[in-house]
Formats: sequence, structure tokens, C-alpha cells
Amino acid sequence: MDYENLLVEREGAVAVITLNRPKVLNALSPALIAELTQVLDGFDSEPVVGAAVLTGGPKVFAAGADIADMADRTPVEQVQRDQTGRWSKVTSFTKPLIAAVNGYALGGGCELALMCDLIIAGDSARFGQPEINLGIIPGAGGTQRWPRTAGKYVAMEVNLGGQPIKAQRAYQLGLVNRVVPAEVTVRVAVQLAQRLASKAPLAARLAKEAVNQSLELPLKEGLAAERKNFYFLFATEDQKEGMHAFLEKRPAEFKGR
Ligand code: DAK
Repeated sequence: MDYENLLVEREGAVAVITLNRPKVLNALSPALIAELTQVLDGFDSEPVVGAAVLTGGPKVFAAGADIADMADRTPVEQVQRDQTGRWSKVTSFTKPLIAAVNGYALGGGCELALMCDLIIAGDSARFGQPEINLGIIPGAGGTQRWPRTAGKYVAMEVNLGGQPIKAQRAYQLGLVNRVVPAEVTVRVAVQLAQRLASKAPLAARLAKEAVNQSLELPLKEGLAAERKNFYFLFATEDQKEGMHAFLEKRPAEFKGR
């Protein structure tokens, strides 16, 4: 299917979604976000897809929400358009979602990357929240996900100062999983996604859910939720297959059941 603001491909079990508004550095218009959530919804219910890569291509991830679209908006329009609801749908994607980031990931672009499960950064990547330079603050998690990942002081620096940080520093802060040469960012992310897609789908889904819950629940409740998911997986065929394959010294064949 063709999209106005995205390129969508599939490489085996991996969906590769490329933000595609190069003239405005992939600025995230409401139409783009609507397409993105629609595409993610589709892949979420597509059993052959085991993981997805979200990228902006070789030059830029995304320079933020579309400023031209926002400049004259009223608060009422913002509420009526329910952008927050749309954006937060990205985090309800149940399969592993890897951001492959080259160049700028700014404002909403950075927040979009931070909504993903893993981030592969090209050495050209720059992560930042320049909203303060526009007289606003982040609206899709920038003030919340930065401190949870990089700590309060870096979060303050980024959110109050508006200057982006480079890929290598993002790596040192634990914000990205790997830094690679920009020309191989997407390839590395796809290979990683293929590896994740080969795991037992239900276990992957519940592992993702449990890790995300750890950021929201007190430890005791998080551990209880993890334990429930752990017990539940013993009801799956994939658990039986995984353990018997190990004992029989053969590769497991997972079916997502
Ligand atoms: N929006 C619209 N157009 C943009 C854009 C953006 N964010 N970023 C760049 N462009 C456009 C430029 O206007 C320019 O267009 P033309 O002049 O060619 O027509 C073209 O892209 C190329 O940009 P530059 O000429 O500026 O390119 P440079 O290499 O010189 O500079 C730059 C690159 C990334 C440093 C610069 O473009 C820049 O500072 N861009 C703006 C970055 C920014 O401030 N981003 C934060 C935007 S606010 C919410 C969810 C999310 C958000 C809010 C609410 N809810 C769920 C409620 C997010 C808010 C934001 O992201």
C-alpha cells in the first residue's frame, strides 16, 4: 500500500518503516503520525511480522513536529485533534520496535525515537529537545523519558538548554544501544530486528510489556506482573517447544502459540 508520508517495506519477518518528508527533514505532521499509527496497527496484527524498524533514512530521523502546522494552533484545537492520543499509540505496538537514527532526532523526532524499544544510532545522530527555543516544552514525553533514561541533570540540560547531544554521548548515557557508521545504521537495525523476530512471539511480547511496566510500577507490583507473565508462558506451545528443543539439541521452531 502507498503512503504519502512513509515508505513501508517488509524484509522477511521485519517491517521497515521510513519517515518520508525529506524536504522538511521528516517533520512530523499530523498526517504522518496518523499514517504511522495506522501502519503500526496493521503490522501488530500481522502474524508474519515479528519486529519493526522505524527510520528516517540515511540523512535525518526527524526534526520534530511540523512547526508550520503548529504555529497558529489554539489550545482547543490541540485538544480536539487528540495528537497526544495518536502519538501514544506508538508505544502500544506490542512487537519489538527499533529506531534506526541518522542525523537529527529533535523535538517530537527525539520523543518518537525514545518511544521505541531499542535505538541504533548512526555516528551522525543528534538527539535533542529544542522546543524551549520555540517557547514551548516537549509534548510527547521528552521531559519524562529523558530523566528515566539519562537522569535528571542531563534531562534538565537537554530540555532547558535546547542543544542536541551527539551519538557517542547518547551511547554513554545509555540512551542508545549502539553507535555505528551512518551508512549501515538501517542495515544493523534490520539485522537486529530479524534476530528479535526469530524469538518466541508471545515471550517477546510479554518481555517487552514487563520491561515497560518496570518504568511505571513499584518494584513489588512489577515483580508480581513479571511472575504472572512467566507462569502464563507455560501455557504456550512455544515454551514446550523451546525447552524440548534445547533438551533434544536442535533449534526451536516457534509458532506464536
Ligand atoms: N517543522 C517544519 N519544518 C521544518 C522543521 C520542523 N520541525 N525542521 C526543519 N524544517 C524545514 C525548514 O523550515 C526548511 O524548510 P524550507 O525553508 O527549505 O522550506 C527545511 O526543513 C530544511 O531545514 P533547514 O534549512 O532549517 O535545515 P538546516 O540543516 O539548516 O537546519 C535543523 C536543520 C534541524 C537544525 C533546523 O531545521 C531546525 O532547527 N529545525 C527545527 C527543530 C525544532 O525546533 N524541532 C522541535 C519542533 S517542536 C505533541 C507531540 C510532539 C510535539 C508536540 C506535541 N503532542 C502529542 C501533543 C513536538 C513538538 C516539536 O517537535
